[in-house]
Amino acid sequence: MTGRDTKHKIEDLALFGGHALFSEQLHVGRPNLGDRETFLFHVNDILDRRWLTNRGHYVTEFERRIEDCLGVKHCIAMCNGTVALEIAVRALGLTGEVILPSFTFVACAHALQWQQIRPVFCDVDPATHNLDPQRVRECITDRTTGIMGVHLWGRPCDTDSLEQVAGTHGLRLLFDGSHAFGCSHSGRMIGNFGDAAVFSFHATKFVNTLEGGAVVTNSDELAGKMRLMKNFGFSGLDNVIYIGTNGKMNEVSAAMGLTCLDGMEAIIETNRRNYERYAEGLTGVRGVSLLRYDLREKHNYQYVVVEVDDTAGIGRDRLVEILHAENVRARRYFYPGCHRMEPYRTLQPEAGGVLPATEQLVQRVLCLPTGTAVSEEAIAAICELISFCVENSRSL
Ligand code: T4K
Repeated sequence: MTGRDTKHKIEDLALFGGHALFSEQLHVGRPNLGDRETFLFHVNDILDRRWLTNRGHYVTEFERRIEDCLGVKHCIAMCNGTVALEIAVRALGLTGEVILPSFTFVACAHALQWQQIRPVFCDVDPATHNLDPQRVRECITDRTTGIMGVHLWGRPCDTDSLEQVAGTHGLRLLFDGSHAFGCSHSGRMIGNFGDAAVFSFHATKFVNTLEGGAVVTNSDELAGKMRLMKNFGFSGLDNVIYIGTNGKMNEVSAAMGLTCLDGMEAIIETNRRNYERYAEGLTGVRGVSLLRYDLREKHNYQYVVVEVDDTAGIGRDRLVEILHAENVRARRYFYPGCHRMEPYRTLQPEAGGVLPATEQLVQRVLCLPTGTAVSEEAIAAICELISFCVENSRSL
C-alpha cells in the first residue's frame, strides 16, 4: 500500500487508469505459517530420522494432537481433504445417491461422482448458507444412502435436524468440516457430529499441512476401515485384507500441521482482529453485509464473507473487477455452484430449478483477504474502497 492512493474520483480507480491501491496482491487464502524455526527444526529432525512417511512419528503425533484438540476418539490423517472425503464416503458404504449442497467446493461433489454415486444437490438456508434440513427431506428417494453436510465458512450446519432426518430414514451422515477446524457448535467441537467428519489442511486453510486432510470419527469400526483404506489395505507386513488406496500424509506435512497447531491461538487472534476491522469498516456501507459468527462459540474466523445485494447499486462481479485491478484478489467462492460445473451441468441440467437460494448466493457472495498476511491498515483501505464503489455505483 502506498498511502497516496485513497480514491477521490472514478479516475483514481486502477480499472480507470489510477494507481493500484496495493503494490502487491492481497490474497484470500494466503497461508498462515506457524513459527518458522520450529518447522525447520522438525524438518531437520525428519531428515535425521530418515523416516519420511508411513506410520511416522510426526503423523502419529499430529493425529493425537487433533484427537485431543477436538475431543474425538480417532483421527486418520490423509494426503488431502478430497481423498479424505473419498475414503470416508467409501468406508461409510455410500452408494446410489447422496444429498449435499451445491454451494460448496467442487471436491465434495467429485468425491461422490468419482465413485459412481450421484450427488443430489440440495438447497441451502439463505441465512446460514448451510443445508436446509427441510429441503434435504424433499431430496430423499429410495436410492439415497447418505447426507453430506458442509459447515461452510466454519459456521455449523443444523446438526440436530440433520441427525434427526438421517436417523428417521436410516441414512449415514458425513460432515465436511474443511472450513471449521477449531470451531464449536453447542459447546462441542466440530468433528463430533454425524458418523464422521472430514477436514482439509490445504495451504489455504486455517491450519495447514501444505497439502493434507483428515477424517475424524468416534466409531472404532469406521476408523479401522479407513486406516486400512488409506494404506492399500495393508494389515501388517505383506498382508492385504481390504481394497485400498494411497491416502497417507507425509512427515513434513504433519510437521507443518503441528507447527500450525502450536500457533493456532495466535492465528485465531489475528483472524478475529481482521474480522472485527472489516465489521467496523463495512458498517453502514449500503447493500454490503458481513456474515456474522456466533460469538458464544469457538471460531477460527478464517473466512471474511460478504453478501452484495441489489441495494449496493453495484453488482458483485463489477466490484470484483474493481478490487482485482487494485490488487485485492477477492474470491467469488463458490461461484457458479457445483451444479453449474462439469460433469454435473450436463448430467443434471435441471438441478438449478430446485436451488433458488443457492442461485442467488452464488451471485452475491464475496470472500475478502484475511489471515496473518493482511494488516489492519490494508483492511481499512479495502473497506474504504468498497464504500467508495457503493457511493459511486451509478458511475461504475
Ligand atoms: N471441502 C471443502 C469445503 C473445501 O473448501 C475444500 C478445499 C475441500 C473439501 C477439498 O480439500 P483439499 O483436497 O483441497 O485439501 C482453494 C483450495 O485449493 C482448496 O483447498 C479449498 N477448498 C478452496 C476453498 O480453495 P482455489 O482454486 O481457490 O485455490 P487457489 O490455488 O486459487 O488458492 C487460493 C488463493 O490462495 C489464491 O488466491 C492464492 C492463495 N495461495 C494459495 C496457495 C496454494 C497462496 O497465497 N499460497 C499458496 O500456497 O481452491
